[in-house]
Parts: sequence; C-alpha cells; structure tokens
Amino acid sequence: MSDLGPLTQAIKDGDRGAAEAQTQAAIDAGTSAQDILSALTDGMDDVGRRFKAAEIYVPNVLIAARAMNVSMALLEPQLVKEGIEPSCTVLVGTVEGDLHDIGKNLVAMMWRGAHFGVVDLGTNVSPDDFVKAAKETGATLCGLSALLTTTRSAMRTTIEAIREAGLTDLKVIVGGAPITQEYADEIGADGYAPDAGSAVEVARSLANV
Ligand code: B1M
Repeated sequence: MSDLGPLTQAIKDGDRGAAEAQTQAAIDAGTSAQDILSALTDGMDDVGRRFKAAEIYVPNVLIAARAMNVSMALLEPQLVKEGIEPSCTVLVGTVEGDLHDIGKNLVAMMWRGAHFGVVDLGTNVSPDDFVKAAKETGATLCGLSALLTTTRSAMRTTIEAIREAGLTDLKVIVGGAPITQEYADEIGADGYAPDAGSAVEVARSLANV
C-alpha cells in the first residue's frame, strides 16, 4: 500500500493537481479503494473541523471540495469494478434547498461498489423530481441526503410526496450530518444510515439482497 498522507494533505490544501496525481499514484500502486477513500475523507473531515472553528472560510472549503471531487471521479471506477450486475435500482439525491453533495456522492459510490444501479439526481432535488424519477426508473430504494438543519424538513415532504404518489414499495433511506435515527423514525423513513459504509448495510437489508 502506498503512503496516503500526501493525498490527505492535498485535500486539506485544496490542491486539485496534487489530489489527482496522488489518487492516481495510489490506484496504480494497487492500494485498495477503501483505503484511498478513507484518506480522502480524513482530509475533508479536517477541512470541516477548521471551517467550524472559523480557521478557514467558505472559499477554502469549496476549493477542498473540488479537489475531493476530482479524486472521487478517479476513484469511482475502482469502487464500481467489483460489481457484476446491479442488484436493483437506487435513487439518490440531496433534498430541496440543499447544495451539499460530497457525502451523498460517497453514499452513491459505495452503493455502486455494492452492485446497486445508482441513479444520482444531484442536489436541490424537489419532491416532485424524486417521484418522477422513481416512476421512470422503477427504483427499489431512494436515498435522501441533507446537511443543513433547515433542509431536514424537505425529507419529510419528499417522503410524503412519495407515499401520496402511491409508491408504497419504494423504501426510503435518509442520512446526513443533522439526521438521527429518531428523526428518521419521526418522518416515516424506512431506514437511516449515519455514514456511507452503513448505508450499504441498510440498503442491502431493505432491498433483501
Ligand atoms: Co456547508 N455547512 N454550508 N458547505 N459545509 C456544513 C454542513 C456546516 C455543518 C458547517 C458549519 O457551520 N460548521 C453548516 C450546517 C449547519 C447546520 O445546518 N447545522 C453549513 C452551512 C451553514 C452552509 C451554508 C449555509 C453556509 C453559508 O452559505 N453561509 C451553505 C449552504 C448552501 C446550501 O446547501 N444551500 C453551505 C455551503 C457549503 C459549500 C458549498 C461551501 C460546501 C459544499 C460543497 C459540496 O458539497 N459540493 C460546504 C461544505 C463542504 C461543508 C462542510 C465543511 C463539509 C461537508 C462535507 O462535505 N463533509 C460542513 C461542515 C462539516 O461537515 N463539519 C458544512 C464531508 C462529508 C463526507 O460528510 O456530508 O456529513 P457528510 O456525509 C457523511 C454522512 O453525513 C453520511 O455519510 C457521509 C460519509 O460517511 N451521509 C449519508 C450523508 N448523506 C447521506 C445519505 C445517506 C446515508 C448517509 O443515505 C441516503
């Protein structure tokens, strides 16, 4: 396994070029996708801590997020490589009003790696767009992500729209920093996952695969 310290540092620094080079070097060295992913998230966690402590500001965070996205684009085929045929279709999106997508992208990548056919609807997805996509794809699962306490309520309205549309078999999984099991229960979600790793377990359990 290659030394992943420089990769974590590249994310902390928001250095896109170094992030790309270090990710590619780690892949070429045969480092596991999971280890590379951990190095990336360690870097982003540090960015989050410094942002919270007002040591850095929104532009720094954006730059780090872009570096992480460049690395994630390179890593995605490695995570997907283990897949044979997707076991079922899974929708994923960040709810209306919320533009955070790094955690949602991680969940989508982990689900792809677990052989789910992922349809990523992006960020700021309205309840109607979730319903429309569910009808079009015949999805089995729908993952909702929210990072803001102010957008948590969009999860409730999305679940209500899904139920009102008669999509009773579509299982909804919620997650994101301000979400708890208690809140998931309160809004009638079928599952809650605190992180991208457990999102795989929850999805497998709900989809019976
Ligand atoms: Co924002 N932001 N942000 N931000 N941002 C937070 C979330 C915040 C906690 C920072 C802080 O104040 N300490 C705070 C929210 C406070 C709150 O509501 N409680 C905040 C704020 C306030 C804002 C703005 C309002 C700032 C402003 O403009 N004044 C604004 C809102 C914009 C909007 O959405 N409408 C804003 C904007 C931004 C950027 C655009 C600059 C950027 C987003 C870039 C992007 O996503 N492309 C950004 C970032 C990067 C952050 C922090 C620093 C990092 C978030 C992140 O990507 N973490 C964050 C502070 C922090 O987290 N400490 C912060 C890494 C990621 C891997 O973790 O997303 O939690 P996370 O995902 C985890 C789990 O939560 C879980 O699995 C993931 C991996 O294990 N998970 C799921 C997530 N979704 C899941 C779905 C599942 C299951 C698990 O099933 C479907």
